[in-house]
Amino acid sequence: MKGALITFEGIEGCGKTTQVRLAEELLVARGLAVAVAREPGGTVIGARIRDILLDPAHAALAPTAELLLYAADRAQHVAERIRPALEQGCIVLCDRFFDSTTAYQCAGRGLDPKTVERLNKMAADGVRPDLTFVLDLPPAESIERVMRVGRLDRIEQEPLAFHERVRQAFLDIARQAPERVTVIDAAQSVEAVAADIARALETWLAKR
Ligand code: Z5A
Repeated sequence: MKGALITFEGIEGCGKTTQVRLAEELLVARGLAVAVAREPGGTVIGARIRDILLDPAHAALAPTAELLLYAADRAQHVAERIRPALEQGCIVLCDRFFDSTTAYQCAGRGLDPKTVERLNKMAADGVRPDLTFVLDLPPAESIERVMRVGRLDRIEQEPLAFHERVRQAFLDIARQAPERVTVIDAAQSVEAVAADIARALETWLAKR
């Protein structure tokens, strides 16, 4: 069976990391080969790019430089980890992929959609998610969750209106690609979110 890429998207603190772990457990229990990945920072080189991107001291980072760094991180990630795992037949569960660039750098930063789309294509190099979960949560709740865990990074420090634009962008992406993207209510309990994702995964697996 060929590999597949499943991405988890949404604003910060919406529960992606938690749900990637639970989805991994479910798929492994079904005997499937699974690889877990994340962006930014899914490779050694990417980890250095991630440090630049999220350091609160880098308030001067220009939006275009930010976009190029996310693209560089993804190009490395696809070449080094995602494509090889797909070629080995793994189901790759990736915490964020190019929908995050569309949401944060287009809707959040206001960069030109055509430029962002071109870079998304270049960085992903033909790799596209087969299935995407958007974990939808009001920004006020997401920031509260993130603050409970630790201090806010450079992007988390953006005002609520920024995060609201990003949230709406994820919902727009889901409306434009309903065959690929499933929106999950992330304000539910961890178990209820996991049950919604498990149902969607079972439906998707049955069609493969
Ligand atoms: N970014 C970008 O701008 N452009 C791009 O192209 C890409 C990314 C790829 C990466 O941050 C930043 O880069 C991100 C977008 C930007 N910026 N922001 N802001 P990151 O990798 O450090 O973190 P994150 O992806 O934004 O999210 P996170 O903080 O790792 O959170 P999460 O993975 O979505 O959630 P979690 O860790 O599973 O849960 C967070 C907390 O909530 C934790 O204490 C959980 O126990 C709790 N939690 C989880 N689920 C629930 C439920 N259902 N109820 C209550 N509490 C819960």
